[in-house]
Amino acid sequence: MELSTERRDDWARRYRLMSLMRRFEEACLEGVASTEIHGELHTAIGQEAVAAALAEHLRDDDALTSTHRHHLHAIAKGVPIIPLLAEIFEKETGLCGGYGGHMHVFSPEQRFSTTGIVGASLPVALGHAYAARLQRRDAVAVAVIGDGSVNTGGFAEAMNMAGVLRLGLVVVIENNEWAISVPFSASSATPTLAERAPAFGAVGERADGLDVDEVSGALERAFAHARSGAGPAVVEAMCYRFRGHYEGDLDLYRDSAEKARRIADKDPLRIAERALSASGLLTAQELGALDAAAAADIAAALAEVRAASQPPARTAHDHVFASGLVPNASVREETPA
Ligand SMILES: Cc1ncc(C[n+]2csc(CCOP(=O)(O)OP(=O)(O)O)c2C)c(N)n1
Ligand SMILES: [Mg+2]
Repeated sequence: MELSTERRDDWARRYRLMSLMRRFEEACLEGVASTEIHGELHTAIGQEAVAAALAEHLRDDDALTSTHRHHLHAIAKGVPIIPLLAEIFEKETGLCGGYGGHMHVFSPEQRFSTTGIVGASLPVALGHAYAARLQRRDAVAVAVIGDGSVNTGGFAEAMNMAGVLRLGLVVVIENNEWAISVPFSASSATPTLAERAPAFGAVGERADGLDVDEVSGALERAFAHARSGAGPAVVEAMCYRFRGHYEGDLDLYRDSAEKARRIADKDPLRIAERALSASGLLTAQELGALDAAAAADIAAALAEVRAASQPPARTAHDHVFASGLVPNASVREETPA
């Protein structure tokens, strides 16, 4: 990674954001270990550079749709950290009142949404891109998806319509080499996913998703293309899933020695740290202070979230049916508080 010395403050902000993202995911791991978080939890540890780079190009009026592995994309889109963490911890102070939990996070104010249905976020992003066109806005819609999602029908349908209408759709593929237990090498007929873009009238490029500077450069070109009205753009960011597919996945399908080696060599935070120290742009001490500040922010957020309450059990059916349409009202009345 070649670093320009003029960008010291940008790099400090960038490194702090990557640290904050790592600490955020670690706070979620704590919630799983303590059983405060129920159900599946997917972290993006090891994929921070892609999300931190995205934060540099997203505007408030852009929309972003994400998947089951979405925490860092929410942070990149400007979703406030405390209500985000509170939703993951199923608290009533959460973005969705604690009813959605980790897998169902929405923030209309930041034009951010998720879905646990693989591939389903693409047509939603397409809708945002089409709305921007109809409203004559130059906002773009970003769909961040995994390598596995590219093989769903949603990808082909959304890309084709965006290509035909030249809509401002940016598809960011986090190719972490695995879709649960299926390796990328076993699921793609093309050596890269970026090369599928021209089939839909889109531009596409592959970037090292562990190198925040490289992926930011690729995203800059993709956003400029999509915002100009030239049509969709694809960025395939190569990264690596550090943990099991979800917390609780024994991950027996991956060779543990190979995994340990990849994690040791290719941690995006350590890659940035090494480059920053070697260039003299930020000293080890300054990097430590930035990380400590990020850790303190997350510790404070976690304490606040832990102190909040879960929504009362008697409201479990709220927001499930349109009002007046609860089919079995007696169930609701009998549910203990
Ligand atoms: C339509 C659909 N099929 C299958 C699943 C089960 N599923 C959840 S995540 C996943 C793999 C996704 O892999 P990828 O797109 O590479 O994302 P990653 O988990 O690597 O971030 C699958 C098959 C699902 N949620 N939805
Ligand atoms: Mg994957």
